Amino acid sequence: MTVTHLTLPAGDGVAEAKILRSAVVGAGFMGRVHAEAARRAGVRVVAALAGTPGGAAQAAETLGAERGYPTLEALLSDADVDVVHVCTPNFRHAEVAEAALAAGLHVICEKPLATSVDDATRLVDSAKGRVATVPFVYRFHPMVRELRSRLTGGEAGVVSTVIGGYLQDWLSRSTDDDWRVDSAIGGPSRAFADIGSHWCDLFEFVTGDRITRLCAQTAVVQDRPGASNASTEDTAAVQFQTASGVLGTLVVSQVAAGRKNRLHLEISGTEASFGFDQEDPERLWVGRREGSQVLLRDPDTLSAAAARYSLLPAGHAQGYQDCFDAFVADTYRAVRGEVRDGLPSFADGLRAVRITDAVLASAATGGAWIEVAS
Ligand code: SOE
Repeated sequence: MTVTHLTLPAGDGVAEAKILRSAVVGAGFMGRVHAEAARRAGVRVVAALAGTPGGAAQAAETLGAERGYPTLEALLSDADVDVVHVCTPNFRHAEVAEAALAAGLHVICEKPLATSVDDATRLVDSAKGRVATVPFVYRFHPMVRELRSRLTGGEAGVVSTVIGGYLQDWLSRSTDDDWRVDSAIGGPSRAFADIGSHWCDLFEFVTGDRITRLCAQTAVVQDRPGASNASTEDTAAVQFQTASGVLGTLVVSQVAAGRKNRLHLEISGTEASFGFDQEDPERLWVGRREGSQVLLRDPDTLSAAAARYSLLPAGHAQGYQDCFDAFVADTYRAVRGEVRDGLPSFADGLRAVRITDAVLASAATGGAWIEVAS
């Protein structure tokens, strides 16, 4: 049995590595996931900053951080930190990440990296020489690494099509509200920037291919009387082509009753096809003319790339927090100077913002084909 430990080495004759320190900005759901992942990577969560002024102590308590700070300036000038995790509402991502980079720190910034292509492009430039990552965490499911190994090994034959979707239901009712719904806070795209971006990143990551053209339609399904600004799209349907000629369709929805976090893709090739579902992440469907099979996550039988992210023995299910932990652990390994394959960078964050921009541009015309800037 092969079990990979992601905690940093300590004691037992091993030279003790310096304990790295993090600051988490934003104390909502994602802030808590980031703080927990940092702790599990052996990192001290020394500083917290709440989204609202005056919430310093509360933010520290919520995140389990050593200290809370009232402002970003105070945090960046006082706190002894190596990495800043940006988990604020979307409209602040660029400003907070830029300030942390200017203070000489490494940054993990939630997606969307920025709410405009210009801001995201500037951040990629500012991040040169730093470790700067974006949590496209589904790359860190072991069965996603298995899928990538098999595709890059040519097992699919000629890949011809991909179908998929990312469906959630947490905003399915008109009374459901969240800052993401408000365009002034969440940005010009909601469902696509929030979850469609994950799907596109995952597809390009496993295939190594690029979406080059697309046409899209979006819809606002629910009137949300509570929203103070224009509500952004609940759904998107996208048709696309890739550099290597693959044809694809993608449906994104945050109003799909019964689906909680169903990121699903099925990639079809002339020799083999593959299906992955984020809500069932321990399995990979492998389809063949002669007979199909479902591969189970088992570190003893998977490729080395997949076994690397298998933290638990077969049958002991790994899930969302595990893939998030693996992403954060790899980011901190990169801070220590190790090269990590498949670590999503600010360049990948910019890529997602460009695809989102193309989706909105196409939808604004009613669905014209648009080239995606590379
Ligand atoms: C909410 O839609 C959300 O938490 C996203 O913001 C995350 O990126 C996704 O991983 C899960 O769903």
